Amino acid sequence: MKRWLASCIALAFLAGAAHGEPDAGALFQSKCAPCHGGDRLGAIGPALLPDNLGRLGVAGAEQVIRNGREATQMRGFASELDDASIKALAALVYTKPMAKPVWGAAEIAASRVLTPGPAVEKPVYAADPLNLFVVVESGDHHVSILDGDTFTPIYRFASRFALHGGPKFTRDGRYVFFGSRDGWVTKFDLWTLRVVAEIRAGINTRNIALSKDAKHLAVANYLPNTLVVLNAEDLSIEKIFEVADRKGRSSRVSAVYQAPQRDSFIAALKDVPEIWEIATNAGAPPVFTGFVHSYEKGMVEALAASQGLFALRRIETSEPLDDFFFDPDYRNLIGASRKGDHAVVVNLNTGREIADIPMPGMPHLGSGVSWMRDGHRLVATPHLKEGKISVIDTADWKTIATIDTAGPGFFLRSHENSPYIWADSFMSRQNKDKVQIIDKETLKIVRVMQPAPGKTTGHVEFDRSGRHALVSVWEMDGAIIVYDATTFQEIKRLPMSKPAGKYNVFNKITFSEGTSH
Ligand code: DHE
Repeated sequence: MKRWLASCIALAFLAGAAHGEPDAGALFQSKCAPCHGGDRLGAIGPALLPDNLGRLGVAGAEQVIRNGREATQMRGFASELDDASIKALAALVYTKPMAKPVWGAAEIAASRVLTPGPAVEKPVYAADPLNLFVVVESGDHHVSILDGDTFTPIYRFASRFALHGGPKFTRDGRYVFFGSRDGWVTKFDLWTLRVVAEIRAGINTRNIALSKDAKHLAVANYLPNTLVVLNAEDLSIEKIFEVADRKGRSSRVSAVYQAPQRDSFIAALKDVPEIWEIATNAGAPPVFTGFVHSYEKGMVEALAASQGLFALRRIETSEPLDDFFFDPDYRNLIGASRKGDHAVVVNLNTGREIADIPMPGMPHLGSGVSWMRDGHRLVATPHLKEGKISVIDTADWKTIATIDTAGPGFFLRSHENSPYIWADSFMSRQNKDKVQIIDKETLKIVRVMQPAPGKTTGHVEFDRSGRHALVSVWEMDGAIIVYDATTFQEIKRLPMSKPAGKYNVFNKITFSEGTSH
């Protein structure tokens, strides 16, 4: 760690301190380190490394240093720092370290905090614990818990900075786990309404997944290139995979998913053409003794059956794939090519690629929904760069319809009891406030809604019955709007701070086909 800190300071020095320009290293230590850590790896504020900040950009970083970030504890420094100093700091946080920062077993273990609450027999509130909504408010980094029958908030607490991906629930619906972009994993007790454990499992994290028996929690990291498996009871470390392909090429982990029917985790690797399957059962399932197609050798080879808990199976693919959609029995996955123009179907039992689906406009498969129509299981996925939704028949993996929408969208949602899919146009410039309702039979848009004109609107979640749909107005002064899912009448509007995702406990623990897992 000392080497890393020294490299930051040395870089700042080389960048200009020697020539009478602002000393970014010293400025960082006095202005930024108290919140972001002297090593830039984060403290109460997030880590400040290019890989974490990629989407902000240098100009965005200057703007945040100058004016602060609304609804966070990040204040502006315009009155204390001149322009040159602000630019020097932004350049420093976008400077790659000479040595990669270390976040191994020792650092992870040292970050763990346990805060167990009192033993209780039942929830401390009267609401149906299986019909709660967990709402991630990304504006001011809070989580709200809503009663899913009355749509009344029953609790709100400060979360870690920048939660991302869906929270994961234990099968009884009692505990929920959150992952933040800067590596923190939080375990929250929905009965006592308390955080009971936290640990920082990475520096730049993608998402988390919970095993079928809720005993193991996997954390997918970009930085370092690790997949960390935690004991879901107390968040202690069970195993750390240093992620690399058979040739030893290291890779970021794009995401990790739970595959309950297979009793395994499935991981998407960003930089190498492999999909990983990790057994979450001590008696590894038969699939781990199956066959896998090796592109490198151009042959089907018997898997050297790695057996037992956390046994690793590598499925080689023709190119790196990420952002997976799974069919309901987890036999096949669809993975997006990084080229953004097609998706590949991989049969997880045989480890073979069985179809290629042309999909221009960058499909966002993680938001896909599936349903039965005329005896066929269909899958719909939005596209991040085009106002289109692809509908695929899983019988032959052919695209049977392309639905034109008001603009590129991010999320789709439906429910077993609803004849409709709700689709946003979140990524559109002009139509970011539109939500289209699609008939699952005709595949036609039957209604276009505009819940808050001019405001970014996206991400829908149904209640457990499917009678109500909750829509996010994704703004700092945003809201959750509750709709009757049949008449489309507004029932209630709850002010929220950029309500990113909302998750119904029942729909999550029953793996509803209309929601993400
Ligand atoms: Fe997400 C889920 C990846 C940008 C909000 N996002 C996911 C998942 C993946 C993913 C793999 C599924 C994980 C899970 O639920 O366990 N997201 C990516 C990206 O690669 C992408 C495009 C770029 C990136 O920077 O990571 C990306 N995502 C965003 C955003 O910009 C969003 C809109 C705002 C934010 O918080 O960063 C965003 N992503 C979400 C949300 C979910 C999500 C709300 C959970 C959806 C759900 O209903 O389950």
